[in-house]
Amino acid sequence: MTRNQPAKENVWRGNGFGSPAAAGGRRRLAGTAFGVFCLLTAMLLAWQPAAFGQAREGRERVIDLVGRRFEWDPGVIEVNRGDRVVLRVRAEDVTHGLYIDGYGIREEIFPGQVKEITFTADRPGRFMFRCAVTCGTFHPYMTGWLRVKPNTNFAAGAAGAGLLVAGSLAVLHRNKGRSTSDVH
Ligand SMILES: [Cu+2]
Repeated sequence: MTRNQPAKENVWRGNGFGSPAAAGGRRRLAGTAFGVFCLLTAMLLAWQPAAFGQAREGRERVIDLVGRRFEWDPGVIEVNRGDRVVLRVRAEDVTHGLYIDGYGIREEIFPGQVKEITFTADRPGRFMFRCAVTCGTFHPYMTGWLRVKPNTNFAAGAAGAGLLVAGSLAVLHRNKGRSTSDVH
C-alpha cells in the first residue's frame, strides 16, 4: 500500500528527457542499426572461411623480371604473404645480379640466360631488390621493390571478430542502459 511503483514510474516519465514517443524512435533507430550490423557481420563470416583456406595455402606466382641498364622491369613486384614466388629473371644487355633485401637472395644473371629463382614470400613488408653486379655508371640506382602484402583474408577475419565483439559490447551497454531506466 505504501509501495506505489506505477505512480513512481509515471513521475519519472514526466521528468524524463524527451517524450516516450521520441525515446521509442531512438530505440527503433538503434534496433535498425544493430540489424544492419548483424547482417554485415554474417556476410563477412560467410565469405571469410573459404577465402582464408585459400590464402593459407598460398598461390604460385610466376613473374618475369627483366634487368637492363639501369632498371628492373617491373620495378615493383607485388605478392601475397605465403605465395610461392617463381622469378624468371633475364638480363637484357650485360651481366646483372639480383639481390633481394630481407630474403637473402643473391643470383648472377648472364645475358641470354633465364634464371629461375624460387622462394616463399613468408615475410610481409616492402623489400628493396637491386643489382648485385656492377654494370655501369648508374648501377647503384638499379633498384626495385618487392611488396609482400599481409594476409588480407586474415585481416578481414580479425576485423570481423572485432566487429562482433564491438557489437556485443554495444548490445550489453544498451541493455544495461534500459534496465537502469526501468529500475528508476
Ligand atoms: Cu645491373
